[in-house]
Amino acid sequence: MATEIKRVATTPFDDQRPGTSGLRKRVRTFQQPHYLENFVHAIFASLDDCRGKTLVLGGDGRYYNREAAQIIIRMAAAAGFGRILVGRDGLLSTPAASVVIRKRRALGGIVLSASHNPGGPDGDFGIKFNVANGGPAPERFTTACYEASRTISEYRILDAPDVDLSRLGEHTLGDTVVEVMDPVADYAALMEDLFDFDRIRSLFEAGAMRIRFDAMHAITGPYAREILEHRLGAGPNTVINGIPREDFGGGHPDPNLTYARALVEMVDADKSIQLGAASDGDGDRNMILGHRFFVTPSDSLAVMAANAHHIPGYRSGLAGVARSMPTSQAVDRVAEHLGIECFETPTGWKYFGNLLDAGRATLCGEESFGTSSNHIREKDGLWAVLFWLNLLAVKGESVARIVGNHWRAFGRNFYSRHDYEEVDANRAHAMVEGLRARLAGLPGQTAGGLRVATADDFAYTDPVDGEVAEHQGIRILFDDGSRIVFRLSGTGTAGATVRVYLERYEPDPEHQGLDTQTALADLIAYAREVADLKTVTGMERPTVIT
Ligand code: G16
Repeated sequence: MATEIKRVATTPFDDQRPGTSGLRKRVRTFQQPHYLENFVHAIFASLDDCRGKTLVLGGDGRYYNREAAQIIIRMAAAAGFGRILVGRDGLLSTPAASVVIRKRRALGGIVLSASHNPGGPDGDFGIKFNVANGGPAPERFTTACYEASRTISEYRILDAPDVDLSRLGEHTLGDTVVEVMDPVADYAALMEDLFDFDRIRSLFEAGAMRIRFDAMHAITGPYAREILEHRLGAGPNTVINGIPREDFGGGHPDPNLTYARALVEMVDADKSIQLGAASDGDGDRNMILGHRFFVTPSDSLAVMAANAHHIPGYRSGLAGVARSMPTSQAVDRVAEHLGIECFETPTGWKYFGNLLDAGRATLCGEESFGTSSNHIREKDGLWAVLFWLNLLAVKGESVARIVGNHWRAFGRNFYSRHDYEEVDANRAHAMVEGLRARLAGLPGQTAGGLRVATADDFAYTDPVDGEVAEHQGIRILFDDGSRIVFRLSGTGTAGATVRVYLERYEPDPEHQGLDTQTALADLIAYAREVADLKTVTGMERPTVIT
């Protein structure tokens, strides 16, 4: 096909600094002339050399995914990529993109998603770049992108018609091959390698296990149908909300107790359902439920670490574990028991990449509903569900019993996150700065019977490459190991989201059955007071509690 590279003059936008996970903005922001193109140019300009290399491309199917995919294909061809691997219909979950980048030895991949943020014309869109190890681009790369976005004066794009992404096969675009691939196949094959599909399937076939998976009208629908319903025989009604929609059916594809309420009610109402699970917009988050029982992501990570030896893919043991700083310390106790390293990193999956690459961590997790392992370099929603399914199949116990036994053995870390959304950004930043300035005066203060031991502003030095990340959250640490952490979200698109993370350790099984908010009441009251949350946020209570 005759094609020509167009050079298009443009001017910089001043708001293209990537956040915790790529660039996330309102759809309408991305629809401005040149907005997407400028950022894609910035990504390509930050790569060493893309001539003849392979690029992976796909997204969570949200509104603007299709148009964006076509623009990126034309720009990638103009940049000289030799091959573009794109999921059918422009779809790929975040974990599947990580699988494909690694398996096909791509230079990297572009994932179109704003994760759990709502979609549709009035919703959010996002774009992130993953590097050759399959993981999110490290800070130095995103900084380079931002710098490139500030000096751009033109971008290059192929003058060519849209590529038909609806059918598998290869197309030629100038000197570039565009390969439309099955978005599910490589991912599903990897899952079969890691988990005991035969054992799980036999339980489903015998009618001894029932589960419900809520795909929230987002990307995991086709993956869950193929893996849970077809390969594992979990039954035709296992996956609910399984058809991906551009606006996620009007919902908020965030798998937590607030936004996956319908699933929670379904599982709570039916004792014969052993496992309820949900995943988010791009398939990297997970929520795990038992009958009338919610597993916090922090506990999920700890239980996985303690039981990994039951799972085929991890039978040889764990090299180490890693958690983001605000994630509860439950997994630390497991690591100590196992005699393995435990790393505390800043929020953001990118910080796990070096530890995984260096073979120092096998399992990683975050309080923000993310868990995964060294099988890829992203968090992985369905992987977590399969891990729990495999565990249920091996143990023959309920989710609640597995977690309860874990608490008896290791103690319980009561844990909750309180979010205050759409807060005035200046006030939110002033709050964090105010706390930072008062850190030295906090030790000795009390919250109920607890006493502040130390307070700091979390900084992390990567043990592999020595890179330092500062100002990653205000930590208030109490003398019994309890903690309060304050930080501002790096993924919101409107105002600021203040996150308050609360944790208290309870070793005594007699007291482990308390309601979480009750167990944390003293810390909650102290947090509101010390940060003057009512004045700062103008809110009586958080908008979301997880
Ligand atoms: C992203 C990152 C996670 C992070 C989460 C919340 O997840 O990949 O590492 O924990 O955001 O970040 P924040 O607290 O800054 O909003 P996702 O699922 O949104 O891509």
